[in-house]
Amino acid sequence: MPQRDFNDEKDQQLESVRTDAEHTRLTTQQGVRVDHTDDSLTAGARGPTLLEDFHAREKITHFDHERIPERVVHARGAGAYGHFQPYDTWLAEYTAAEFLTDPQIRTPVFVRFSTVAGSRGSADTVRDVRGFATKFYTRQGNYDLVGNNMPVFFIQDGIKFPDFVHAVKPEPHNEIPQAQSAHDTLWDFVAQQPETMHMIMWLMSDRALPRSYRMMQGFGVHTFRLVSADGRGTFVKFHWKPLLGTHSLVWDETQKIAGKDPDFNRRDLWEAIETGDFPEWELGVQLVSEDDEHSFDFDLLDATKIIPEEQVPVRPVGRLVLDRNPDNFFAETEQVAFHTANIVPGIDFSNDPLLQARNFSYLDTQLLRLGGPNFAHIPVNRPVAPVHTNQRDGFAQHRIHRGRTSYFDNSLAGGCPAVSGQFPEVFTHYQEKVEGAKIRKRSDSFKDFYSQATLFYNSMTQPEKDHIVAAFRFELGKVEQTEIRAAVVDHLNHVDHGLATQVAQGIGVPAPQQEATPNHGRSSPALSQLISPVASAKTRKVAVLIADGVDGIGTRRLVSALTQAGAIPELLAPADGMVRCANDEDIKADRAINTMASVLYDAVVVPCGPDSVSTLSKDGYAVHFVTEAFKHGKPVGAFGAGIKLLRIANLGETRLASSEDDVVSDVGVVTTPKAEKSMDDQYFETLVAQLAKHRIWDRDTAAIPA
Ligand code: HDE
Repeated sequence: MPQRDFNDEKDQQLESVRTDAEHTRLTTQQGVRVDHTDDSLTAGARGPTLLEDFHAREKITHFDHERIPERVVHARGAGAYGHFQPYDTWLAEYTAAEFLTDPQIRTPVFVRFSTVAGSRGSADTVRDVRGFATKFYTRQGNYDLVGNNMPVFFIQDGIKFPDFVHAVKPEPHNEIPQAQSAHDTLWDFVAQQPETMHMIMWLMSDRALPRSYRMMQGFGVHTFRLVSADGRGTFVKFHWKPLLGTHSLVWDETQKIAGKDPDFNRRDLWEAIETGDFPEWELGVQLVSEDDEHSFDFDLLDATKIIPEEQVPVRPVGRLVLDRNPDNFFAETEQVAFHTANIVPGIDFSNDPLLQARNFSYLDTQLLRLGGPNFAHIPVNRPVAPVHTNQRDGFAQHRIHRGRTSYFDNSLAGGCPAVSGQFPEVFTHYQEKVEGAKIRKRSDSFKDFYSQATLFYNSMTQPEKDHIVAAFRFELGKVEQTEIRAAVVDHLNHVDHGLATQVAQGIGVPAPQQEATPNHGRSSPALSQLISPVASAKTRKVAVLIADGVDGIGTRRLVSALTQAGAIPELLAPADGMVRCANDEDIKADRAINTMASVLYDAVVVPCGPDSVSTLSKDGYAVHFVTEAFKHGKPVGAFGAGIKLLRIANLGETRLASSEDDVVSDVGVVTTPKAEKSMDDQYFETLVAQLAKHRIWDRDTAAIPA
């Protein structure tokens, strides 16, 4: 094995269990070398297979046992390793957790992103919440921040989780639909449980359709508690902000991607890491002192509420970078076991009833999924902090504990492992004073179900609102029972009368006559993805459509300008192989157009070359490619004769450059009549600026077919 540098302690720890097939010989599990693995041992060439064929039996038996239960929720996921490092020491005033407060410490992490409702083989781009779970291998033990890409949740108390999940999962009689919320049982549940309304607004928004896991926010959701070295508690909400900004796909596009590339988000994460475009997030915290616990018009323990950032700012803590793909999906991404109760000194729980239930559920679920109590021995789950317990035996015990003692307190082993030390060296539960009668009752402070749903809706820009209305119409339009549709509209009428009316009009139920609750008019601009977007062309994929006769010089200049801006251009031609340019040079096509689709790119550009454009104009894939990209709000470019393809593709009233123009940029369509060397750099700059915007929403695409 060549010597290599390890990224960190976790990487080094994993090295001891990595194995490679190179230069090895096939053996049984017992290490016995075999000479033949294609034919069973039989009595005569055409006779029955013999029981003594231990190799065949072992091979088939192992195969029979290769599946473990998939996660009951979040079954579909993708993971990566990386590290977290705080910027500063400022948080030390509030927490004793050194991985959050010592800028010298770079903590290894494993992050798993996931969808929630679909099974392991379902498509990535469905309308759903995304999981964002981070395991920090800290020197004080593993800390798991098991969050989502939306800051609130559907229900307030964990006892309702089985009901909610049964409602959103495929219906039990026919197991339809897969990974979809657009069906009767989910919306029946929503109609019965108005506490879902805030989260439902998020689910119907663009947040449920992330462009990439790399362009998604993350939230701890619950209010947790930080505990300082001198034992003071402070409430905290955790936020992850992606450095590339938060961006989404559009609904029609996501549905098509689910067929064209069901692994779209997983592939995107994998490829970005392989090519060195390491995704990054900033960890931020909202802090609330214990004295201020009751100073909000909602309950901090209610996971259906956010603390608006305008009220309590998000303060930056440190940076997360994902820079290494796992070696083996099953061993690492499938077997990673997160648990909300994996906390370290300096972090503690709040009494959020959803969190309290999670603290039970995650350990319980791992026992079934990973086959017993020793799942922490699985390499991806092992802490880098030393582990010494009196726990012994159990299925798949991996440690060889020496000595006679496995109990506490003992004298035979000198009382070891010993309990000693003081907080924060050891974990000590935060001494919160609680009292009350045993009671099964939702707190009255949890009973406002609508005002933050309204806050969310008010905070959206017009295109974001339009997408929400369209999403409700789609989802409820799939619901068979009209009563359920009408009941949801009734709830929406408490959120916003205009919203309820527009939705009702699309789904054939009567629009409410008057508003049920007046809209309070408050908003929180931080909730919108479009109000202050991060503009960046980095890692954006651009399809460049070419055929024989293409302007080679112009195409090379385009590729170089896009690459310099950090974008990823790909040359798509009618067939794989070399393309002969107008200047007789050859240029290699990256892919054949018919193996790809516009929905797999962020933008499309058609270079000059009369012959090239003439070929592309007769290729329905190429024409559709351009129309569809335009329909989905993506930047479109063309230069020289390339503009002809845009005309054929029908981009509505969009103004395209004519021979008198220099550079024309209209609703994100950037054209110039020039080609080859005569093109100004301004053309490329304008194109890159549009690409950095992600999508152009002020286009009228209603009549564009795609
Ligand atoms: Fe989970 N959740 N959850 N959840 N959850 C699981 O744990 C559960 C909740 C979240 O990539 C399960 O190992 C209950 C909120 C993520 O491996 C299970 C309740 C949030 C992941 C479970 C919740 C989450 C899970 C399934 C209500 C956002 C994937 C398999 C009380 C803050 C982690 C497993 C990964 C996974 C239970 C609610 C996020 C069954 C009972 C709220 C990201 O234990």
